[in-house]
Amino acid sequence: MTKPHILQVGPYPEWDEIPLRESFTVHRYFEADDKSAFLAKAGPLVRAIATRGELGAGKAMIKACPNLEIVSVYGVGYDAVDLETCRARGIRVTNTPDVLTNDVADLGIAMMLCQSRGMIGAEQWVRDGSWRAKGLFPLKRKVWGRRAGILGLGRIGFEVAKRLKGFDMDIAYSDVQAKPYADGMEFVASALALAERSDFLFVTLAASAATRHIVGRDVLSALGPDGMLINISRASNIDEEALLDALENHKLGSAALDVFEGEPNLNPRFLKLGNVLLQPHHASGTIETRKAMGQLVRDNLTAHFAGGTLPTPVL
Ligand code: 8YV
Repeated sequence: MTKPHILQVGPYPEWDEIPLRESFTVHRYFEADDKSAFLAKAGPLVRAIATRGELGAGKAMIKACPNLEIVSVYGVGYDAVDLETCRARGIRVTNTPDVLTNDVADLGIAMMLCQSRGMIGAEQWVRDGSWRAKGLFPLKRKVWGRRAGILGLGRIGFEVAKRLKGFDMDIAYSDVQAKPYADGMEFVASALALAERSDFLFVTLAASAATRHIVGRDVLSALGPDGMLINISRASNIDEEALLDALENHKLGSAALDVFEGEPNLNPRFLKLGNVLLQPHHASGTIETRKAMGQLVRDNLTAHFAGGTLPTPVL
């Protein structure tokens, strides 16, 4: 039996690459020097695209694959997939929800703690001899008992809230509507009102055109010079220029970010700032979770080509 041809947009760990090659004829887009020439040649053969959350599959890529049947995303976010074109052409889209929820929530909490307690600077204080030479590390801010806001109480936001309860925090959330499962949390109607009553603002929204820059200048000012923004969703949910201005001018206290516009080529202004914790988009990056994500990518592709029910369809 001939193997279906798939276009692989970005690399996966070896434990995913091997089974993928066993079941499919894989065209490795990310290795091509001339991407257009590569697509022109491989595109007509391709029946599936295997991609990653942040890489997606844009209009031009999908257009170059006239026989495309399915896009399987390694990630919960599918904002980088051109859904409109997929819908119009009857192309199925799948993602990897649930398996990564807890890891993403864990990293969000770790980022809050790390930044609030100044752990990166504190580590440096020990390593560079400052502890011995200068004495006590400068005092930082407490986390427990303070006010947390969660923007987007979906699966990940809910797990963040669960963890924050362990820190006895006063928790509020905002979403398109109040959620029936939001026990012990106040519903706030807008991102602005949420920022006004928060010390820590977690952004856990699925990104879409409707949520673009939902955290803008006004929200950042409301969070204020004592507030912290934690983003474990997508960069597009935040007006990055406004964020950089607010951090540079100390209108916002600090930020902890796992995602950036144009990543991995982030705006160099971030690198000059002392009040931001920078993470390389790795909230789902544990061996256990990435194995489960890779399996789900393959399970969706296998089910599709066997004519079965897709485990985790988006479209
Ligand atoms: C990435 C993500 O897919 O789940 C998402 O939406 O962005 C991530 O899990 C991951 O970094 C692999 O590229």
